[in-house]
Amino acid sequence: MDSRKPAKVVKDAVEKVVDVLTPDIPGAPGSAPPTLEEPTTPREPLPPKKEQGSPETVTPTGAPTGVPAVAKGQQGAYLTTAQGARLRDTDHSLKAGPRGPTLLQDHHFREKITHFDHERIPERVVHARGAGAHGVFKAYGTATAVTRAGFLAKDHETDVFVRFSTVLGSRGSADTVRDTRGFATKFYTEEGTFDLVGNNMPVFFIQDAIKFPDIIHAGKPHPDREIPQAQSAHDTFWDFVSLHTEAQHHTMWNMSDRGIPRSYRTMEGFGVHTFRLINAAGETVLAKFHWKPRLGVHSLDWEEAQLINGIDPDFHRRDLYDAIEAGAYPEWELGIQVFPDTEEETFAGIDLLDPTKIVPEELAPVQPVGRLVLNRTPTNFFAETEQVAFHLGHLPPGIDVTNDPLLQGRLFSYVDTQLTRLGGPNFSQIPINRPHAAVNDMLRDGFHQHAVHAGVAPYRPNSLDGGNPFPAGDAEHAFLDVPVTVAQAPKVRANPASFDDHFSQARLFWLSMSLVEQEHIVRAYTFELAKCYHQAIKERQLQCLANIDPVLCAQVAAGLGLPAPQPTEPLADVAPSPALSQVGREWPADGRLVGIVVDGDSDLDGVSEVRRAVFAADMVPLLIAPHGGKLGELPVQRTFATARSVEFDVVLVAAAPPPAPDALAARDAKAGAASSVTVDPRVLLLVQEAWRHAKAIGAWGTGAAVLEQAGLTGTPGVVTGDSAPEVLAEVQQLLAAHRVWQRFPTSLG
Ligand code: HDD
Repeated sequence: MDSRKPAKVVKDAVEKVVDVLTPDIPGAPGSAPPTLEEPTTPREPLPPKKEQGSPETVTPTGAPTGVPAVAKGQQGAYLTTAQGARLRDTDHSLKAGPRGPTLLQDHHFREKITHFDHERIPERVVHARGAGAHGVFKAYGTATAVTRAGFLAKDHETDVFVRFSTVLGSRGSADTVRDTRGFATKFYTEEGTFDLVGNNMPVFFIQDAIKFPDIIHAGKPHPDREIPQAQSAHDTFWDFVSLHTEAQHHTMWNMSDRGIPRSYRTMEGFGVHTFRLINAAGETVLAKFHWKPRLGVHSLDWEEAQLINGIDPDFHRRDLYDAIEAGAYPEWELGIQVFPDTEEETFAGIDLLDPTKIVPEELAPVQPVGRLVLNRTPTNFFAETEQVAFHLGHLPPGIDVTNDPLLQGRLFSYVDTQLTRLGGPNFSQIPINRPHAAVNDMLRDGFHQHAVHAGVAPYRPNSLDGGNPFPAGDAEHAFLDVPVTVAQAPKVRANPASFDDHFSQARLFWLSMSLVEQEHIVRAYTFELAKCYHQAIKERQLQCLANIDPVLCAQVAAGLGLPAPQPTEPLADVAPSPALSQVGREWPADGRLVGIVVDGDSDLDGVSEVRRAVFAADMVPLLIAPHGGKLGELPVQRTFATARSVEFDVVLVAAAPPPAPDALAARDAKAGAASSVTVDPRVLLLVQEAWRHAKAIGAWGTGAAVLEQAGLTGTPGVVTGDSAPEVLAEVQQLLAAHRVWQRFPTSLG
C-alpha cells in the first residue's frame, strides 16, 4: 500500500494539529486565548506556602539566602514534567488506542513511575523512627566565661532544628516502645553549625565506639525471623548486655520509667560525653550538656505504653505536632556541668572520659546557659526530618571534643553513614542541612552537587583566584583545635583501668529511685527477661543484678521463678542522687489533655465552665460523648467508641451515661436476668484504666455514680464534689505531680 499522502491532505492535518496545540497553552508567548475545554474542571491553584519556595531561595528556617527566586518545584499554576513542560493529562498512560498496550515513548509515564520507584532512601541504621521540629535557642550569656561560642553570648538567638527518635525500631515502628530516645539538636549558628547529638539518658551501653555494631546487632530484631520489632525484650539483647557488663548502667535507665517517656516534651536530654570548652582568653574547662524540660520529666506507665502502641502508634509524634500547632511550645533549658580541665580528666573520682558514668548533679550542679523553644513543625517530613543529617564534628569555635573513645569513634561514623543514606558527600547542601553561616569550602563535585561554584582554583595556595579563600584567625572567629598534649604511650587496644567499674553507677541509679520507681524497674526487668527463651541468659543477668543490688535481684528472680544468686563482687558504697528521681516534685500542667465524659443529661453549664477553665489553664479539654456532633452548643471530640483512656492525662466525669439499650438487652438475654450495670461499660473501662495508670480522676453531678460503680470512690487521687470548678481545681493540683504515685502498688520498702 502506498503510504504517501497528497500534499494538500498533509498540510490540512498539520494545520489541524497546530490549531489544537497552540491555543491550549495559556500564557505561552504569543499564544491565543484557549479555545479548547480543559480535560478536567479547572480550579484555582492554592497559593504556594511561604516555605514552598525553591531550596535555593530559603534556608531551612525560612530565612532568605539572598539567592534570587528560581522557579523550581511547586511553582506556577499548572502541572508540569520535571523539566517544566506543561501537561494535559496525568491520569492515562499513552496507549496504542484506548484498549491497546502502553507505549514505551510515554516519557511522562516513565518519569513519573521511575521517580516513584526511587522515592525511598535507606532508613537510618539506628534512630530510624523520629519526629522533628524547628525552633529558636536564646542564650542567657552565662556561659561566656567558659566558652567563646558566639551563639552562647547574652541574648543571642539561634535557629535550631531538633529531631527526637527511638533507637531500635524501623521507620514505621511505634513511638511508645521501651527504648532510649534520641535528642539531636542542630544549632544554625553564625560561626558554623553546631550539632548536639544526644539522648534522653546520660550514659551509653558501651565505652568504645568499636562496640557499636555489637550492641546494635544484639538489640535489633533476630536475623532469622526479624522479630521482635523495636524491643529489647529478647534473647540477643540480654545475651549481650549480661556478658558485656559495662552496658548494665544504661540498661538500668532503659528499664526505668525513663525508657517510656510520656512525651518528647517531658524528656531530659544529655550530650552524654564530656566536651572541652575554650573561652576568649584561651582557657579551657571540661563540660557536659543537659537539656531540662520546662514541663518536668514525665513517663508513661508500662501498660499504658503497650496499649498506646496499638491504639496510637504515632503518639509522641502527634503530641509534638499538636502541642506546637496549639501554641503550647515545648521548651527546654540548656545547662552545663563544668569541671576543671585537669590532666587526669576526672571529677570527684569519676572518669570524665567514661560515657557509662554520670557526675551526679549534687556534686556538679547543672548551670543554665539558655532556653530552647520549638515553635514550628516541618513543612515536609521527608525533606526535613528524614534528610536532616547530624554529626558530632559539626562544632563551632569554643566547643571541642575530648578523648572519650566513644566520642572519637562517633566523629567518624556520622559523616560516613550519610554517604549511603543521603547518596553522596554533598548532604550539607540539602536545605535542612545548609549552614546559616557563609560557606566557602574547597569541596567540589560529587553526586547531587547543587552549587555552581565560581573560580578556577579550589586549592590552596593559589594565585589564580586571588588567593581566595583566606584562612581565618581568632579575630575572624576561626575554629580552634585545643592544643591538648597527647600522652606518650604505646599503641594499645585497651581501656583505662577506671573503665572496669561496671556496677557502681547502676547501683547509684537504683538507690536514687523512689520505691514506686524501683517497683517499675523490677517489673521491667522481670517482663523483659521473662520474654527470653534461654535460661542461661536470665541467670547471667540475675548475676549482674546481684552485683548491683540484692533486693533488686531477689525481686526479679522471684518474678522469674529462679534462685537469686549472691554478688560476686562487693557492693559499691555510693550516695544516691535525688536529682535522678522523677517523683516528689511539681511541674506546670499546661499542654495536658483533659477528657470530659458527658451525655445529653449532663450539667452542660458546668461542662462549659470546666472547658473554659481548662483552656485558661493552657490545657486541652476533649469532650467524650455517646455520639459525635454537638451536645447543646458544645462540640464533641471523642465518642465512647473512639476514646481510650491512654489519650488523656486526666478524666473528668460529668454524667453517668447508661449503656446503649441494645447492648443492655443483649447482655440481659445472655445473663437471663436484668443487668445490674447502669453505666455504659466503655465509660467504666475508661475510668478504671485511668485509675490503673495512676491518673487524676474527677466527677461531679451524676458523674459521681460512675466512679461509685467502678469501685473507685474514696481512693487516692479520685475527686468528687458538687461544683465542677472545684473538682477541676483539685484535679489540677494532682496533675502537678504528674501521677497519683501512691496508687501504684509496691512490694518494696
Ligand atoms: Fe549515634 C544516629 C545519639 C553513639 C552511630 N545517634 C544517632 C542519632 C542520635 C544518636 C540521637 C539520631 C540522629 C538523627 O536524628 O538523625 N549515638 C547517639 C548517642 C551516642 C551514640 C547519644 C552515645 C553517646 N552512634 C553512636 C556510636 C556510633 C553511632 C558509638 C557509631 C560508632 N548514630 C550513629 C549513626 C547514626 C546515628 C550510624 C544513624 C543515622 C545517623 O547517624 O545519621 O551514624
